[in-house]
Amino acid sequence: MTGGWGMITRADAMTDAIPTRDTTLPPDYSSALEANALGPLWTALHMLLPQERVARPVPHRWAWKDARPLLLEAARLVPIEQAERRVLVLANPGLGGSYAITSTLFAGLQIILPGELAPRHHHTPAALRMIVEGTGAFTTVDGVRCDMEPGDLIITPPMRWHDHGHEGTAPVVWLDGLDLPLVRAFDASRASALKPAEHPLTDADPSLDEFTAAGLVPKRSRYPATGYPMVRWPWRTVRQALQAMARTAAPEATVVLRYVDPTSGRAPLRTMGASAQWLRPGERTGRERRTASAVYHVIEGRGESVVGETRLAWERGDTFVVPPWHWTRHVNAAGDAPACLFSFDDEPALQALGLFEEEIEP
Ligand code: GTQ
Ligand code: FE2
Repeated sequence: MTGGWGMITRADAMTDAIPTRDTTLPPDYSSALEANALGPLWTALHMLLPQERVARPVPHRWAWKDARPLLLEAARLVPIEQAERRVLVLANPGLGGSYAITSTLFAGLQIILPGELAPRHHHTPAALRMIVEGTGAFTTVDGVRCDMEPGDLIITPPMRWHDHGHEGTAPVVWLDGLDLPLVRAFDASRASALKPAEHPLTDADPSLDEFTAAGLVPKRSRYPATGYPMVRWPWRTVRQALQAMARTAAPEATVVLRYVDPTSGRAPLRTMGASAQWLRPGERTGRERRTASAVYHVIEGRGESVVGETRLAWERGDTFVVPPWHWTRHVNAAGDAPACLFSFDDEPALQALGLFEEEIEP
């Protein structure tokens, strides 16, 4: 292990209950403290400020082959009118039933059937969507229609109206990523009342006509100015860029692209970043760890990732989670095909708070 501090596991050090009573004190004194909403720090200090980082979320993989039939069954059992958003939440086994995949991030798999409409709403948490399966669905972000094709990334910034529709013939599934647990930690989560879905104002999104080539941005956009000029990154474009980079990259170099606002180069959302990684046939990456937590989704190929002490095998459609400060490496198990991993993370939030660190093994 490099660096001064490692990661202790939940079993080593994690306790949800902080001791609030010092049993060496007179019981009357302890009672008087409690009656006045006061408590001793000294019994809890080392739990609040541990010498090694403690992460409650654990590495985990959600297999597409298991989730897919359960999503299709949800579509049979739960009408969209009742669910509003028909989502199965990826609940981290280490977080005890909270609606969270890491302490800051939410992930869910959403299914929509042909002809269905998920009504319009907006909220303070930011959202992004990675399309997993199916065609013909779209989401509308502040009146801009974004078609959903497998592998596409679409963002819904805070307080932007959005709804989902489906004009195709087979179910469409996507992975939702939200900063919901982070926003809830600030007691800042709030949503509008629902409104019926409306016909989009535009029939395209800026990635189709205004942001089609790297290094070029429109002098004047025809889309509403929202502060988030790009809301959709088509997989076709991202895949081409990764493939071109992989062709010329040195064998030991990792091939990763960050999704950015093309007008600023900054992360697409204030709280969440996103990346796409290309793993060449047989590639085994070096180990890296970050204070950010990340959720990975397999767009293409099969392989495995070693996250801390846990080995996670994956194939197309699977989703897995990397908790903070866990040494991670990825391996493309196929000798003849590339593998592509999408990921989103809370790195921009940590950057803003001065908490971001990373280590990359040589
Ligand atoms: O599609 O608008 O998974 O608002 C969670 C909250 C999806 C959505 C989620 C949401 C949405
Ligand atoms: Fe939403």
